[in-house]
Amino acid sequence: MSKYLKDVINILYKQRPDYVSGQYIAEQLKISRTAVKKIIDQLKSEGCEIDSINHKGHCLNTLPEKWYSGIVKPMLQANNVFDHIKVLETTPSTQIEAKQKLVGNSDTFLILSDEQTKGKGRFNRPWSSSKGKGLWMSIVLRPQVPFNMLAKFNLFLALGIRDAIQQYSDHHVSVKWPNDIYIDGKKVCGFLTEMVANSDGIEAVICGIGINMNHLPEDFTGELQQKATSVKIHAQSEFNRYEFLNTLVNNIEYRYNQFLEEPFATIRDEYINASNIWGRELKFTENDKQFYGEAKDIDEDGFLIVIDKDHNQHRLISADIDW
Ligand code: BT5
Repeated sequence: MSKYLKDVINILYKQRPDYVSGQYIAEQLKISRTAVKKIIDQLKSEGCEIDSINHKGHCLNTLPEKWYSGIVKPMLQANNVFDHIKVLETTPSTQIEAKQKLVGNSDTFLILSDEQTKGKGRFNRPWSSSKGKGLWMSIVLRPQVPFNMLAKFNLFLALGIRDAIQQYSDHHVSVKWPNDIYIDGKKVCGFLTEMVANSDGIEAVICGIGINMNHLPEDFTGELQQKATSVKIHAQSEFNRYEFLNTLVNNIEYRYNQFLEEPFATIRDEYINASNIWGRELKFTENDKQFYGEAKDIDEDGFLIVIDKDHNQHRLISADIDW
């Protein structure tokens, strides 16, 4: 792949909806017009809709169905949360990439990839991350807070992701405490939050977010056919992956700032209303122990209050829930 590909698409993106001449691009990048033409042809072969007209130039018609750093970076540059953004075509896992990249610096960043070959959920469970279909990303943040604030972070983040997905769906998007987002009883997103901490507090929070974005029902295989859904399946109209990413990052930024400034009590009602676990018989798995019960409340600290079959009360900070 030409190293100028991201620069060419960056120029086309910034000039949209105007046409840009091959000559202009060549001069900007100090490369030949033939090289520009080759890159434009490559972008077209990768599915970018670029209009090319003699004596007028090139125009990026629609945002492509693939992540290009030349578009992602300028689009997200106004954000105040991430120092860097890294865009990959494929990786075993953005979470592993993020953990390697956070060492020896204090940067905040976002990594996203078109595909993950070894995407992981919690407890090393596999996370299906097929090419081009989803938003597979990890974010690294550096909140100056004690490590017991991690669970609270998760609750704020859940609302940020939920709100972003809700903007593209006319079906109710709900939070399945503590780590999933659902539409119509099916999982559209799973996320996990990990951290690096020392005795002074948190060094880094690494949050992996997997959102099924462009899947059609037939794209899910095995158990996921029954369990999973995508934003597209429930979208009111055509939506674009770049606009969706932008919406998501804005919502994460909003909730992250809220997390830093406000107690959980501020969003408690909102969280309770967004949750889909009430009034059901639930199976809880906590550290290999299982019990059945009903979720009653989320307290001021974000703990889930559960009454089990024997009328014992549990106060949970994390667990697997099934129904
Ligand atoms: C999660 O785990 O739901 C957290 C998933 C986090 C994935 C992101 S993608 C970017 C970053 N890089 C990574 O490698 N991971 C993060 P958990 O609660 O353990 O749920 C895992 C279960 O969800 C699996 O056992 C399947 O049953 C189901 N599952 C797997 N892939 C799915 C998908 N694409 N959509 C819906 N459900 C899925």
